[in-house]
Amino acid sequence: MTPTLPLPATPFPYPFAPGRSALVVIDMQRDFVEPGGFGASLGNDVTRLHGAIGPIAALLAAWRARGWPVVHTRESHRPDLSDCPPAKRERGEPSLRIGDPGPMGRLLIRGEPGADIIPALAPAPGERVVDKPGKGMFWATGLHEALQAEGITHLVFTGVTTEVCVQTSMREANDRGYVCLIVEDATESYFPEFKAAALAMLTAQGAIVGWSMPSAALLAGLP
Ligand code: TIU
Repeated sequence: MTPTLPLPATPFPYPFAPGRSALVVIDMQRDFVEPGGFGASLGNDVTRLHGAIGPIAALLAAWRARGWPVVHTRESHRPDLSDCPPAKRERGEPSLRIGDPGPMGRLLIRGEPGADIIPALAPAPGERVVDKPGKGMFWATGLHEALQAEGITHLVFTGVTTEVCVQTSMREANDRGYVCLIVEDATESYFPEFKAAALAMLTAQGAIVGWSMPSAALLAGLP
């Protein structure tokens, strides 16, 4: 097993594992980032997420240059909604619900334009794209078995939103034994105070869920 490389992080150095660390890009879909999608239907200002795009693009370039694994996720459902529990669809008072027609097609439905990843972060050929019906990336996806088969032990988290799908996925990953890092400026929330709280909760108590660091520190430390 290749040795780990300590990189400066919160709350103490992160043991980076070259070649065994997948870059995870959570739900950078038009439905969350662009006007008229699912995120906007919940009443959110989607421009609050745009700051993560540049740092994620830089990390993708670094991973691709080294031939390291990348995982993209999309929160999405089957067209017949058979994988969307009524408890999820009926939640709250949105202007449009999951599966309703909007300007980018039916909200959060696989194959519709809104469920696509934004062009700036489009997956490259051969990169894994995981369609997930839940907030977390392991529920009903088979991803854990696939990562195990590839010898992935460490996961580097980016994407949106910090306290919903990114945090849920990182917690699921931690419970499955992955050594987890979240990149502070490569994740965003519609609520800055929730982003700050999520980063603090994940890294508190001696990295109870994992570590955090800015993308500049990660990029500078990559072998
Ligand atoms: N609403 C919200 O903040 N997030 C989600 O519904 N999904 C993800 O975080 N991807």
